[in-house]
Amino acid sequence: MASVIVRVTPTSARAPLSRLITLPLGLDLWEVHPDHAVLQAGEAQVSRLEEMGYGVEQLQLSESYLADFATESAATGYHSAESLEQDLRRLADDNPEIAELHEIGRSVEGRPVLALRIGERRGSSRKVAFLGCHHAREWISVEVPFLLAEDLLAHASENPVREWLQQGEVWVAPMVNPDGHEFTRTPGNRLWRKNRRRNRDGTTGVDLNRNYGYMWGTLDVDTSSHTPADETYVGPRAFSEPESRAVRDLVARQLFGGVLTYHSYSQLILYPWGYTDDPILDETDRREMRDLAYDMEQLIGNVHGQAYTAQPSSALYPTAGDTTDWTYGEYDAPSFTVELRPGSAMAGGFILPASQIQPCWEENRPAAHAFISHVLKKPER
Ligand code: 0X9
Ligand code: ZN
Repeated sequence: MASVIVRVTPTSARAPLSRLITLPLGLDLWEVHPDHAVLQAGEAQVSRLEEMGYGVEQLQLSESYLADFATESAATGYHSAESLEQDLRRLADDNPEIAELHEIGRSVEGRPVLALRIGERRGSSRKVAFLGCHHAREWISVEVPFLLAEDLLAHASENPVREWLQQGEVWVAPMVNPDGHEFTRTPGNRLWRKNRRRNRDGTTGVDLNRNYGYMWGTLDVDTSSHTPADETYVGPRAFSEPESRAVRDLVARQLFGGVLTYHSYSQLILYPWGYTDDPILDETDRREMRDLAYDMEQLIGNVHGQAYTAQPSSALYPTAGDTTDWTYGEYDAPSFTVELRPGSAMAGGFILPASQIQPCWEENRPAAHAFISHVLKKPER
């Protein structure tokens, strides 16, 4: 049997959902809900889950899911690494006074990791960063930060954008994982997640969203794994990957007052911690992030009525070494992971129809603006 997309439900106290992710099954978890999970699994994994006492309901064969969603026309409207570079360069060339393209590093395969700086550069230290595409298959996470950059530049002479760009800087790095993204554009590889590192055991890929240096490697579970073949492989050490080092070095230079990283899917707004269920100790920080997350939830919902849920990252599942734990833990910067559209696997999962790029951006625009406004208003660091 080929791989399948399944809905997994606990059927006994012996096999609660929380145990599912602590088992070394090498699962590719797509969604985690209070009472069930959706994941992609092979034959052996399905049998193991059933033996352990889980209810496993097949939603779709991976093959037919791909036939439904990964159509040729589905790629139209999404960027490749190359077309993104061209478009970012165009934005910089067309707006020389307020935009500048930076190569912040090179990927394993030598592709540039790019970031666009937007702002008048009056020596302000108020800065905010938007990142995208740590995970190769999450194509919409490239488009939302790209459209944010394009839109800020289109409205640069109107308030509130004008004021933001006078007061501070917005940095946008829409494709942290260009190698992985390019790989997902080749036949049969649309669901690749990690970067393209050749691991020492012959497998490929490190999960860039497990490779950051705060509490790195402190968990070894299915959602944050030390097994190189796994989808969530943390890498041999913190910042072992050039792509996460590119972000590390950018953050170390610019000292952002806030960082928002786009992923997909599930429609969530996540804030630290990811590595522990304990809430953030500092009450002011905890309130700041929680309140901002709820504000963003409202702002997003108001646009097209889509429900995004604000919650601590660990309430989704535990991870050590994700981006936002590091930017908050190391730099005290309010940090968010926004999981974009869609809400479910059967609405496309990681393969969001291109017709939804625009509405997804539209609903995320006011939340991104609220974040910029919040961060740039804070006292200089
Ligand atoms: O697993 C991830 O890296 C993120 N989800 S995704 O489906 N885009 O892969 C979530 C990271 C947030 N952190 C935790 N959930 N702890
Ligand atoms: Zn992701």
